[in-house]
Amino acid sequence: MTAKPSINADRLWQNLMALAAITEEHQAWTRRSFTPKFLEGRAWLQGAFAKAGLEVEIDAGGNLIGRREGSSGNLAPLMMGSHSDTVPSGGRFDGVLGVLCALEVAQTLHEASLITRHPLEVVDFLAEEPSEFGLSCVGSRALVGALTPEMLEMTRPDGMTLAEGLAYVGGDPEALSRVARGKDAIAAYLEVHIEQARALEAAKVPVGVVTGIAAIRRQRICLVGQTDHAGATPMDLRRDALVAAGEFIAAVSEAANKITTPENPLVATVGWMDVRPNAANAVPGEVQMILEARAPLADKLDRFLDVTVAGLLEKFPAEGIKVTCENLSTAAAAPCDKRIVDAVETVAQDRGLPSMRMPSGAGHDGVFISQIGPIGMIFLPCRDGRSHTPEEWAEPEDCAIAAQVMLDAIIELDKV
Ligand code: HGY
Ligand code: MN
Ligand code: MN
Repeated sequence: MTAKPSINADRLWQNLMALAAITEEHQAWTRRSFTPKFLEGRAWLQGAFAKAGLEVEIDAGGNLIGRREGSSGNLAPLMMGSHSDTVPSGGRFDGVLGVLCALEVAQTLHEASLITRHPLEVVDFLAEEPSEFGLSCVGSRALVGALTPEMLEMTRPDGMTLAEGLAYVGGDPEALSRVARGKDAIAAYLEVHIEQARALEAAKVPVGVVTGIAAIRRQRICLVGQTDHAGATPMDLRRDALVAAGEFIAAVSEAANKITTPENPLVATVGWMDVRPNAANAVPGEVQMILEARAPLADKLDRFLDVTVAGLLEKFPAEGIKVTCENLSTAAAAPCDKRIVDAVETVAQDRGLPSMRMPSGAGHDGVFISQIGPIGMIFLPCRDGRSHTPEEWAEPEDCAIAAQVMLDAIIELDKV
């Protein structure tokens, strides 16, 4: 292949702003999966994929896939992508930028009439963010055959099942076995994503070379005391579930702070809680919470949850607080492939771009795609490391650099 073509930075930025504008009227930068607004974004993407010379389809798992044939017969595809759904009041870059960088790479090659040896696939994975069904990474699970019948029966508050949700976005819950891909089904997977942390911005480095994606485990913990009148019940007779929950959350945070290290981080969060009866003049009798913990090292994560956190819960029954704890979900850690890591680092170097290797604390579709082939990720800085918030921002120049590094890396990976 001749000299490496240059991506169109203006087109990338215009696409990013055009897709961002497709958002819920009364909620900043929100395009939740399985909603009419999500389908509007999908329709826009389908048009853009076609304009880039891609064969476009929605697979049974609800993934939008644009494909471009390669020059050498039956090689496995080089896959690039991310997700176009957002968290509520999310941002304009998380996921979306990755889909549009992948599209920009394919469009640049198409316009330069450069045919890669491998087929190319540009993918918008369905519902990477935790959906209203309670499941994340729906499309990437489907692509690797990890969407189970139990998951398809999960319902969202309005009663729709995930199977019905798949059909709503153009997928086919009856045909999932047809789209599930096996081991080595792809030659490589590459995703561009904002860092969603502060390391790159602090180091003033434009390119993050991701070494692995952290494991994530989520547990639903329920504490049951006794609801009582807040005015008439003396302090020593109370079994206040919210006081217990507060003590527990503070102790979990302290324990995580004690064992996390820069090279082997561990984070723990209670970001969702349901207090009953949730009345100002009633002693809370019941608290449900979701504890999420993440670490690149799975055994460190398991020890933290199954020993440390379990130990923190042991004291509550003696205080009259009943405890239940159930595992909600587990996403194993996924290492990035050495050849892809080296290729990203090399092409950045060739362009005189500083880069740094780093783990990803955030979860991504690559965790599942790593089951069907080698994965890699390219991070770019985002302002103050903020994400999952309307203030999420990345500089146009950093977005363009990430797309160009992706294009150069794809050309590199296409050689083998
Ligand atoms: O939660 C995550 O890490 C990702 O943003 N879904
Ligand atoms: Mn996200
Ligand atoms: Mn994301």
